[in-house]
Amino acid sequence: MPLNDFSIIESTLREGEQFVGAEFTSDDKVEIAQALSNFGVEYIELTSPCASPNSRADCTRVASLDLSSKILTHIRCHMDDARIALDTGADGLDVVIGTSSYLRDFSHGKTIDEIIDIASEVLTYIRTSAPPIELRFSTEDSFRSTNEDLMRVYKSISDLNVVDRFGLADTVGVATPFQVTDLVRTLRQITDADIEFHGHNDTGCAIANSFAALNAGATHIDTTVLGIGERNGITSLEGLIARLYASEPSSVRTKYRLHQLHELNQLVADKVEIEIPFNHYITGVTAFTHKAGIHAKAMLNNPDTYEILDPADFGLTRYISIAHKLTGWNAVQDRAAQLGISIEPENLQTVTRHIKALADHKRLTLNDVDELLHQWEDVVNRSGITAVKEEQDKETR
Ligand code: HCA
Ligand code: CU
Repeated sequence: MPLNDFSIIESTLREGEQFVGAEFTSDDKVEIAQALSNFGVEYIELTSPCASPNSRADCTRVASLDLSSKILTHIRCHMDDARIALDTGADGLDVVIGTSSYLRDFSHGKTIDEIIDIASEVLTYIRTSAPPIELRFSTEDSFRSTNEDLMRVYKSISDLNVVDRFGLADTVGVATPFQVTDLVRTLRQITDADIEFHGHNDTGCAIANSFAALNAGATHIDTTVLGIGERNGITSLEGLIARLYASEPSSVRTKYRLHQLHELNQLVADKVEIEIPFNHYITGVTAFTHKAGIHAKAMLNNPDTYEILDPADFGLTRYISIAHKLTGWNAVQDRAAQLGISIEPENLQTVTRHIKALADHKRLTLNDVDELLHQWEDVVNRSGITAVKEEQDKETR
C-alpha cells in the first residue's frame, strides 16, 4: 500500500460534535482547528452550516483562517443545504444520503431512484456553481444497504463526472474488515475517484476496518480525536496513527507532527470534559508502561522487544513499573541506577526477593521501593551481605 497517498479527514469538529459531551464554542473550534492543522491532518470537517446559526458562522470563520488543512463541511443531500454550504467558503463539501432500508423507510422515505435523482441534481448544482470545490458523495449506512442498490447509486453518480470522492460509511459499526475490503474493491471497480471510509466503533472494529479500507484501495479515512462521536464514536486519530506507524513508521513521521499528539488529545479531552482513557492508543497513561520482570529485562536490553511504537517519536517516555510481585532484578537494578545507588547484582537479587515478598502482603508504591533501595544501600555499606540477609528476614517476618 502506498501510504503516502492517503489522507486523514479529521472530523472532531463534525462527527466529534455529535459526541454527547461536546459543546464547542466558536473559539473552541478555532483552537481545535488550529491544533489539528498544526498536527498535519490533510482535512478538517465541520458540522453542517444548516445545523444552527452559530454552526454557520463558525464554518465561515474556520474556513477563513488560512490553515494548512483543507476545510470541509458536511451536508445532507438537499439543494437548500448545498446553497448555504457554498456560501461558507469551505474548500470542499461532503454530501451524504442514507441508502439502507432502515434510513429509506424510517428517516427520509425516498426510494433508490429518488435518491439517484436528488443526488444528481444537488451534486451537479454544486459542481456547476463552484467548479474548483472538492466534492464528495457518500451513502449513509452503506454496510446495511444492498450491494445492488449501492452500486446502482454510485454508478449513476460516477457517470455524471462531478464528484472527486465517494464515501462509504459504516454508520452503525457493524462491518468487519473482510466486508470493508470487499465493498471498497467493488466500488473501486466502478470508479477511479478517491474513496473515503467512515467507520463507527460499536463492535471495536473501526481501526481495523479503516486499515482494511486503505489496503483495499481507499484513499481517505475519517477520524476524530479520542474517537469521539455518536454513541461510542468512530476511528480515533491516535488509533489510526498507531496502526499506520506500525506498518510504515517513516511515512507517518514525515506526514504528521507526532510530538503534538498528546497535547492535541488533552485539548479535546478538556473541552469535552473527559479523561484520556488509560488504555488509549499512544496517549493513554499505560500505553508505554511495562510491568512483568521478564518484559522489563528484555526492554532494558532492547525496547523493540516489547514495543512496536517508539514513545520518543511522540515526545513521550516509557515507564517500567517495579513496585509489585512480578518485578525482576534487572528492573530493580535500573531503578537503583536512576537513584544513583550502586548495589551488587547478588544483593540486588536479594532486594528483589524482598520486594516480591512484601508485595504479596500489600500494595507497594515506587516510593516504597525507593526507600527500600536506600535502606539496603545503607545496610550493605555498613556491614555487607550478612546484615542484608538479616535485615530481609526481619522485614518479611
Ligand atoms: C451520521 C452520519 C455519518 C455520515 C458519514 C459520512 C455516518 O451518523 O450523522 O458522511 O461519511 O456515520 O453515517 O456520520
Ligand atoms: Cu458517523
